[in-house]
Amino acid sequence: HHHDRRSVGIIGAPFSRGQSKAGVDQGPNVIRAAGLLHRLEQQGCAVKDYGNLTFEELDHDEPVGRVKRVRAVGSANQRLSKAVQDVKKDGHTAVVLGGDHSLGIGSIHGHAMAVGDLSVVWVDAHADINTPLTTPTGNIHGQSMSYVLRELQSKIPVLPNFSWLKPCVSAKDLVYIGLRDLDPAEHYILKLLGVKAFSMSEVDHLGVTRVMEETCDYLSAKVKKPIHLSYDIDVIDPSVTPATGTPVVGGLTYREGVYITEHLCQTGLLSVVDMVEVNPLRGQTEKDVESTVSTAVDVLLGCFGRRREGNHESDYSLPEP
Ligand code: Z70
Ligand code: MN
Ligand code: MN
Ligand code: MN
Repeated sequence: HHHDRRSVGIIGAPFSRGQSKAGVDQGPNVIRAAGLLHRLEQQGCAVKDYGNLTFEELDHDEPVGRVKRVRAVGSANQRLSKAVQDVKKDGHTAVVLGGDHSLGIGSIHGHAMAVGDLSVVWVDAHADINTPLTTPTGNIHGQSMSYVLRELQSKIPVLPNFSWLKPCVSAKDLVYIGLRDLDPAEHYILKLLGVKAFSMSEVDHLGVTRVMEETCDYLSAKVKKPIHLSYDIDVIDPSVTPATGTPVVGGLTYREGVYITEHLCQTGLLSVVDMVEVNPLRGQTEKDVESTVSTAVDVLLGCFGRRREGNHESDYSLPEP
C-alpha cells in the first residue's frame, strides 16, 4: 500500500542569528549525518531532501530598540516561509532542521500560507513569546510566538525586513508542553491570552500520557486542523540533550520526549515539524553531542511511525523455504 507511505520533505535551515551562540547553524548537517534520512526510509517513508537554505550576510544590522539582528532574522524567515510553502505544495509533511528557534516564525507562516488555519504544539523549556518590547535579551529566538499570534499583533512594532509577515495563529490553537523557564512578561501573556500550557509541573502531575491526550482533545475539540509541531531540543533534560544553547535543569526524560511525537503521529494531523536548537559546539564531550543528536533523530522518527519495539514494512513477507 504505497499510497499510505508517509512522504517527508526535509529543509535545512542553518541559521543562528536569533541568538548569540555559535554552532547552532551546524544543526541540519549533524542531524543528517546521524542518519535521519536513511532511517526514515528504513521505516517506510518516502524522503525528499530539499537541501540547506542559504541566508544573506548583512553588514548593517544594528539593534532596533533591544532587538538584535532584526534584518537578518526577518530576511531568513521570509526565505524559510517560501521554502515551507513549496514543500507543502509538493504534498509532503515538512521537516525543518534548525537552526535556532527564531525559525519558528517563517516555518509557521509558510505553513499557514499553504494550508490555512493550523494548530501549534510548541514543545520547549521556554515559551519564546516575549515581544520586541519585553525581551530581556534582545534575542529573537525568545520572541518567535509573539510575532505570529493574532492576539499580540498590536504589541509588535514595525520592524525592518518583517513587512512580509502576517500574524496567522490564534491563541486558542496553541499548546505549550515542557515549560520551566519563563520571563515574567511571558508568564503574564500566557495568562492574559488563556493559552493552554503544560509546564513541567503538569507533566509531573498528570504524566505525559494524559498531557498528550488533553493536548489532542483540546486541539481537535471543534475542527481538526493540521498540526505544526515546533520542537526545541532543550525541552529534554540536559543530562540527555546537553548540546544546546540554553540548557535548563528538570526537563523531560528521553522516553517522555519521544512519547510526545509518537502520540502526535497517531493523530494523522502532523503537517510541519521543526527540530531546533541542536548545537554541536555546546556539548562538553563528543558523547554529549552524540546523545543530543541521536535523541533529536529519535524524536523526529517518532513523528513518522517509528515504534520503539521495532518496525517492519507493510509489505513484509516471510521467506519460503
Ligand atoms: C529568554 C529570552 C530562549 C531558547 C532561550 C530565553 C529564550 N526567555 N529560548 N533558549 N531556546 O531571551 O527571551
Ligand atoms: Mn495501495
Ligand atoms: Mn525555543
Ligand atoms: Mn528553549
